[in-house]
Amino acid sequence: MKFISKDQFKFYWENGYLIIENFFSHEEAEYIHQALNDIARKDFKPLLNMDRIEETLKQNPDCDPKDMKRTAKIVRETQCNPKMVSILEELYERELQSIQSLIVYKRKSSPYKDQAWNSHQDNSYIQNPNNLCFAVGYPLIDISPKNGGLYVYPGSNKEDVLPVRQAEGINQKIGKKPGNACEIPSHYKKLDIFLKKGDALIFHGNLIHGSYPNTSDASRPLFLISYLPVRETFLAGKTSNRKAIPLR
Ligand SMILES: O=C(O)CCC(=O)C(=O)O
Ligand SMILES: [Fe+2]
Repeated sequence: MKFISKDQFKFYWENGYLIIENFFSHEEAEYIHQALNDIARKDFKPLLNMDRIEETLKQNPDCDPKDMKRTAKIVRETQCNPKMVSILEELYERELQSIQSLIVYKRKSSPYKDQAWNSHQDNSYIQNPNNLCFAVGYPLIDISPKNGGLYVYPGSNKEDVLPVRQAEGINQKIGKKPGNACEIPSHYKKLDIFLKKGDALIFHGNLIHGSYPNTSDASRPLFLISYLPVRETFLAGKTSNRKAIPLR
């Protein structure tokens, strides 16, 4: 193995997640952070597929076209980051494509700050029958349970897509919890995730996870990119408009 160790490979497939510390420098993470702030809506609603100008425009018609274009380029470059793609292809032993990008700001003094996601599996939306979708999360500041961080149920990645109580994702109404809440088999134990700005969290599409409300004074920007091996099927989604993006 060239880009990850055998232990990291084993840890990922056993637990359903892997944290790569200091993947980006603080400066690199801040550059992405600024770019995503430049295209934010006034109310800081999460944005999907910011790598596609037409998608940003649909969600934020007030956005400056120059910012939209510049940020789309930075998001797409991050999606295709060669160092991350090498790590991911080593983990999955397949050629990959990206299918979605997402920024959840949980911005201070915005109506979305308190949005805590239900325990869910991302694959309940994506519906890849071979359970091969996954995501990479980049915290754009330090993220912990106090400022709306994530929790996971290690090992739950070995489950198929579980029965759910359906709920909207990013289009959930303010005051209601987003995410297709799934039943959690009782033998899994909840684990809080602590991430530093610049880290990368890789997590399996069937890993049960959710998040806390942001009760801090700061914002909680988490940038999420979804991936799937090429030739695998997925749902584009009612509103998500997922689309296969080649990485090379
Ligand atoms: O940003 C969060 O708090 C969770 C987001 C999430 O899990 C998702 O978009 O699937
Ligand atoms: Fe999720």
